[in-house]
Amino acid sequence: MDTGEFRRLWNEIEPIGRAASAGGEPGGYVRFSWTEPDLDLRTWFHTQAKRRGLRYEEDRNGNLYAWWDAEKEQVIDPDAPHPHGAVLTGSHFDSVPHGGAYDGPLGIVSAFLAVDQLKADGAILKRPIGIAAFTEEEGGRFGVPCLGSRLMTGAIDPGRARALTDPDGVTLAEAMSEAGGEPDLLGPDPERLARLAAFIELHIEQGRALDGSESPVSVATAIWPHGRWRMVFTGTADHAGTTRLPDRRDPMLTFAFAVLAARKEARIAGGVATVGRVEVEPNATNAIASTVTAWLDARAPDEAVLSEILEGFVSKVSERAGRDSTGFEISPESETPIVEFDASLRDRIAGLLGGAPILPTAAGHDAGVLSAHVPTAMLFVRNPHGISHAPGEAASDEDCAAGVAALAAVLRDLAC
Ligand code: HGY
Ligand code: MN
Ligand code: MN
Ligand code: MN
Repeated sequence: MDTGEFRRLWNEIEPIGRAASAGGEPGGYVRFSWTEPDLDLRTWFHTQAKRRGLRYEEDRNGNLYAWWDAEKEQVIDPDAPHPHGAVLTGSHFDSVPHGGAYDGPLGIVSAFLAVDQLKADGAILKRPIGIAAFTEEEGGRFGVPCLGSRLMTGAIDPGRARALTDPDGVTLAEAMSEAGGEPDLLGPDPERLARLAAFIELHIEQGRALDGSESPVSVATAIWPHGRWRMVFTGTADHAGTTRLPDRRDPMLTFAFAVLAARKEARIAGGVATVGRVEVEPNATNAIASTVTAWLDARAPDEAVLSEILEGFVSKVSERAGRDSTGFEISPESETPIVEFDASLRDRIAGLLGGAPILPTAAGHDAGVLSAHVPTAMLFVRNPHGISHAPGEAASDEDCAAGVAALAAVLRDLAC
């Protein structure tokens, strides 16, 4: 795979959803599910499928597929976990607000180019190969990550999903209907899952473990357990000037304590915790807040450390809320247990790639959701600065082309 082929296809998709820069800050990408950029990306996906003669499908949850059917399906390894079935590869289109260009789309572009490579090599398939684009992986609009793959695998109640709202109060059901979808059909897709023999997700590395390494591609061992929790701090709105300090019930105070406590509990326990999103009512310069709503994202190498962070955090903030005479509620929005990828598939791929590094990740992925149902593996493409979920996310064309070649080798090994 030469970098020119990568760059040509990348240039087609890269401008879609690019946000204007503001105040000198590069704008990054705003690609929320069921908004115009997403619909443009879906059209792009459909065009790629047609261009290659692949069978295009949209499932009941809004996930997209492009299928390269095998002329004559054969059982390759009878003792494989799923001796029949397709090899699916792909990722997601959606981004966090002002996120990077590569997180998600790189896996989809690389999948189409890997299929091009196999077709150019005259590959004869013994298993179908599918390319997938899962919807709402970031949860950037409706708040629950990996929503498309969770719906497909039955990991979230369709009724709950339909009612999820975006910051403007638009429900997923309304957004899907507006885009021509049928939200009443949302739900598990066991027949589709049963037709899969493996799922391989290529993704830009989030972090810089590969920086300085010989290999531009690594293979994932695990995804850290992680979750996101909604926190509501309540107090009494009042005048910023005339309310004496002892008379205040200021939720912003408890919120500020919580942000520092999250960092402290994570550092002590050996994980990470972030508060990156906050909403304040009435959000006025000259009024003490009545309510602060914020979200905690916490992650750790194992479940015990994650529980330690959460327990320490909740008890410290609850105690502080008492002292501030403010209210504090915390509720889980999504919790993802540790994912340990299929070791035999992982080692087979690492061997195929000449001993590629095998590394864990603290980032969640659709592969983490699929892995509970199908042998699943992840390939990471080197990210020299390690930046992700921000406009500075980058990868070299050479490394991306190497990622395509690696994915093509994996698909050839599993499906031909
Ligand atoms: O949040 C994550 O870990 C992933 O990038 N969606
Ligand atoms: Mn992401
Ligand atoms: Mn991603
Ligand atoms: Mn006034």
